[in-house]
Amino acid sequence: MKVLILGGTTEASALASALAERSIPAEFSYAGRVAAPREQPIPTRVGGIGGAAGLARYLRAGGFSHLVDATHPFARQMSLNAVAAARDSGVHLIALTRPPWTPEPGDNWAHAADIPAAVEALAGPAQRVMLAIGRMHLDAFLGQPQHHYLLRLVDQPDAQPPLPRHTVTVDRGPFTVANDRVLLRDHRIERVVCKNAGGSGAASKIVAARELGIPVLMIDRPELPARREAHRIDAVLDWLAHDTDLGV
Ligand code: 3Y8
Ligand code: NAP
Repeated sequence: MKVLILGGTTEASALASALAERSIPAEFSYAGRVAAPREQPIPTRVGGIGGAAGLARYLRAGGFSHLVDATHPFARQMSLNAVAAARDSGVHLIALTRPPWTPEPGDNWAHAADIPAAVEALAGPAQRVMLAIGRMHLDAFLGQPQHHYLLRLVDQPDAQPPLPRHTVTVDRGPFTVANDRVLLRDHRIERVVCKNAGGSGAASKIVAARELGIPVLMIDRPELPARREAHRIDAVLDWLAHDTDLGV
């Protein structure tokens, strides 16, 4: 058995540790999006892998028997490539994903189907908005330049973010509620815009917003391909151990 983990999430890192503790041969793959991704306890590759065909080649050349797509629910292209590459290479695939967040008592959420819809929903008088969607889609929000945006980024941006009124805070998760409560209060945030990432690593701003009565604009997940899915590390370990083809 040899496992390739497509990583970039808290759960991917937890799985890498679990496989290392069990001395299961495995390798970790990052896209190379940030300057210094978290160290992993297993051999790690960084950077694009050449689309679905490149991934299929990599799986065959590396003698991998199993592929775990533990990428973020918004990493849609990678998940599409993983389904195609697993099919083409005959490697067994499972996705380790997290259920979407659902609103709880006290939450004040509005939903947006995607980033453009979120930009639309921000029409209106200037507010102080926390944009917690990372770096890759900031210019879409030029459509609503009236707001003052608090941008939380993993790395110090090399170029000035395109939004006329903004403050950058450089921080990488997993975040804490205490930290996010202070952040929202110190910056007098009136609305939080975020992706429905699910999981624990990004949830703290939602809890802090609930406690402070701040409305949240929640961007729903993109459609992902049909594939075998697990929500827990031990479900992945069971699957690897029994390699039952649950079929999809
Ligand atoms: C490069 C690798 C771990 C993984 C930690 C999780 C939790 C902290 C919360 C906010 C939201 C956001 C963003 C976020 C979180 C975890 C997880 C998660 C959100 C790292 C990492 C990589 C990335 C890529 C980065 C994106 C960006 C998204 C920031 C590592 C730290 C907003 C998503 O600068 C950029 O280009 C950043 C790009 C894709 C989304 C975007 O569109 O900008 N993640 N994040 C991965 C790679 O190279 O393959 O260093 O750990 C991982 C983590 N980020 O092991 O502890 O599991 O989700 N990441 C979102 O969820 O909304 C921050 O600020 O509250
Ligand atoms: P994406 O749009 O689905 O993928 C774009 C391209 O990035 C892929 O086609 C692939 O390039 C490369 N790629 C993505 N993930 C990779 C991986 N784990 N290993 C090797 N190559 C990878 O992905 P994304 O949304 O940019 O996310 C990039 C990474 O950040 C992923 O690891 C994801 O888990 C992590 N992340 C993303 C978010 C988010 O909000 N999207 C949040 C937290 C973490 P090639 O086609 O050249 O192979």
